Amino acid sequence: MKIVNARLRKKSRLHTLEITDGVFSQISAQDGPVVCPQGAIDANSQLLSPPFVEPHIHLDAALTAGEPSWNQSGTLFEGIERWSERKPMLNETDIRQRVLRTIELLVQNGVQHIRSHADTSDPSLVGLKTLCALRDELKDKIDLQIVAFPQEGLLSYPNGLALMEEALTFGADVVGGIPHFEYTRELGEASMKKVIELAQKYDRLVDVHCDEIDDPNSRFLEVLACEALFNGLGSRVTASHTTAMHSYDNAYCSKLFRLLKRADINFVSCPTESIHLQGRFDSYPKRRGLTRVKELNEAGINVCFAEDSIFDPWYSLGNGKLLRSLDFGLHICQMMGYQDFESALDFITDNGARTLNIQHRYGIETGKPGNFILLDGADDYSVLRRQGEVLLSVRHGEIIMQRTPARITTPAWIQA
Ligand code: 17E
Ligand code: FE2
Repeated sequence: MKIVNARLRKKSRLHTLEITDGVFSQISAQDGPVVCPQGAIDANSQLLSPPFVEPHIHLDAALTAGEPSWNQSGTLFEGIERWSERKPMLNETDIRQRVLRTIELLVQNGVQHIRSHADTSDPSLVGLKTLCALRDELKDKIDLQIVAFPQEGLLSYPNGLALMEEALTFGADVVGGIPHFEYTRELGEASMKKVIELAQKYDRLVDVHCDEIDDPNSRFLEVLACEALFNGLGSRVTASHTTAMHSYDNAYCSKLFRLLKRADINFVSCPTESIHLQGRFDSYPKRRGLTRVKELNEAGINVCFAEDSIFDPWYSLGNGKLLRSLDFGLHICQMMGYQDFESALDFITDNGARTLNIQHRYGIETGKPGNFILLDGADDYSVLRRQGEVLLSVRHGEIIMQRTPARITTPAWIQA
């Protein structure tokens, strides 16, 4: 496959790219636009980017909003309760259909790498087992990492620990946790130590739903980061949500950041989810409830954005468009300067890839897998501002999604 007239992120010149045997074999700068040779793809000076990364989504729960009842309060805890009513109705066919429909939405919007949580607070583990099976079946088509996620507590849910070990033995890629949901602070802390211990025992990554609450006293992140540091796991560990950090005292945060920088763990923020679920116990003023994305990023700590939910008991909107999450995130975190816009796509591309620990096979570089998307826009700023559609998605040199942009007709008087 040959692509000409492609704009690359953070580069001014147009480029020609070649993919041979599924791998980028040549990438060269052009002196100016060229005529597209027969059989090649003309990028028409549009932005060619590595695929989007969805680093945090719950595929097992996707497309179940309102079944059997709706989350009325809009709180995380009611979401967990509504989901516990849906869980007994799960079966393999139901899960497969919803997961595939959700993956289709993601693929239509440029995603090729996904990390999904799968609830292990279920004696049958049907969600986790079905997701692991789908991961293996689809491995040549899409990257799927499965987190064994103890939704109702690793140590508080009956047999939670045994179910986690069963999930890891079955083949889950990542160990999850939910310390703020454990019955006590002691159990929350113990669960963080256990998660790190399991990651070492089974040689897996870690991704914890950590401090997803407005409680400024929810401080499990420091335990997770410290355990990651002391055990040398660093970049293999991710803290998702960390919304309590929004409410931490600034002096405490300053101390915490010293540890976070040394620990080198990753962060995932889910802007649409957190602006919706957090602040629910506030009157006015209402907290935004997003972690300190701007400050983490400025401190050189890896942060990425994710959707978390698509039409599930926690969040009844969502459509697979990470550009939408990015738009929300930049607004809510007040990252609205020119420099923020210039590199905005980092939050849904490179930073997500780092979180998934796939950097070695991610990016537009010779020798790496020939995966890319073509976006309607010339650079990060214009794609973000226009919410540019994904025009093309190529994986290992093969087109997996192609979009023909809508044709809009306007009257002559409006045309400049
Ligand atoms: N479960 C959870 O604990 N938190 C979330 N944000 C979702 C599921 C979507
Ligand atoms: Fe989540």
